[in-house]
Amino acid sequence: MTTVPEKQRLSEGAAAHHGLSEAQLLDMHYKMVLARRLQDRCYILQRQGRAAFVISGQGHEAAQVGTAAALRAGVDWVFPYYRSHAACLTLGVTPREMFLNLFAKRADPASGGIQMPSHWSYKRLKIVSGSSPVATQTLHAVGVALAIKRRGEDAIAITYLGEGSTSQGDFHEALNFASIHKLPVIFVVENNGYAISEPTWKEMAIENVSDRAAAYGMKGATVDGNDLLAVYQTAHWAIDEARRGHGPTLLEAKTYRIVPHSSDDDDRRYRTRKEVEEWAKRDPVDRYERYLLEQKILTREEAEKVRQRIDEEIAEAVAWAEQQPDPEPGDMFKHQYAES
Ligand SMILES: Cc1ncc(C[n+]2csc(CCOP(=O)(O)OP(=O)(O)O)c2C)c(N)n1
Ligand SMILES: [Mg+2]
Repeated sequence: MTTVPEKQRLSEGAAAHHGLSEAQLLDMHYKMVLARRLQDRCYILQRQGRAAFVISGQGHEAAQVGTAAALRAGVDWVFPYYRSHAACLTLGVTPREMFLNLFAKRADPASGGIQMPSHWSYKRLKIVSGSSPVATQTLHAVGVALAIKRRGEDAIAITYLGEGSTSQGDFHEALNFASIHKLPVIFVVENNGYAISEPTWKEMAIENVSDRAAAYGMKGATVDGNDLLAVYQTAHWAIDEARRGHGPTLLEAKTYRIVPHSSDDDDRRYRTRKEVEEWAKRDPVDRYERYLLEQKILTREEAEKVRQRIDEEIAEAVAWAEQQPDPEPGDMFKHQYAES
């Protein structure tokens, strides 16, 4: 397994900011807290009967904010998956857009309210809609990375998926092709230990997903997916490699989802409460906030103000989005057939 070279490695601590200014560090905090509170609100809305279905990534925020913050929004191509709320918000998707998506409203840029929620698509941010079969987005990312390379464009492609999805053939084809052609693409695997109810040990016979990179002759790295700055550093390195024509990287972020698979899932059937509580202690949002407090980059009062501001922003976005028109019945035929 290739890991981040020693000289590029950093840990939480003194000079750990990897060239990030205080303003950038605080912006990442804002995005972490926004993502968590927005996703929690989605669950509340679903439980109140105001949203049909939620699938979200509470617990995955560091894995997503850390990778997305290392991208150039609107320049690099992004192929997310259904838990990618935090990555999308980091790239510039607004809370209003997120709730248009959740409520399946006609103005939802992702699909006009026709797709299921969490199928993100935002043209201005080069965030490309995925299909529901898991891992298909890895091939889409590789196709775009090939186009980037052939056209000589200054961009990279990044795709996100879960570790269970790495059992799909698509994933292996994507890695193989990307490595043969040294394509500028990053595969981010958010390894949360489960594919719905299946624990990792039933999904694969190896310890780390990134170990598979060697079989394709490409770089692989495993990082603590709950450590925002470690994720950022590793992503920064991998993206830099891709930009310089050094080919793809398989980046595994080990993390945990602290919510059920979706609002239709009862996770008590397959994991203990003790396990969930243990992981909740390693919560990436709390952990990063604690770090900023220790480093005196943030005060408790400021953190509280951030939460208040975010809650107001979310409340406004929910109220606004809920009032927007639903799709018309005929909209379901849009984008299915050529229109004359
Ligand atoms: C090809 C395919 N098989 C099965 C499913 C049903 N399914 C949706 S999500 C999921 C679990 C995927 O787990 P993982 O890749 O680890 O991602 P996580 O949900 O844990 O983030 C499955 C089996 C699907 N959408 N597509
Ligand atoms: Mg998983």
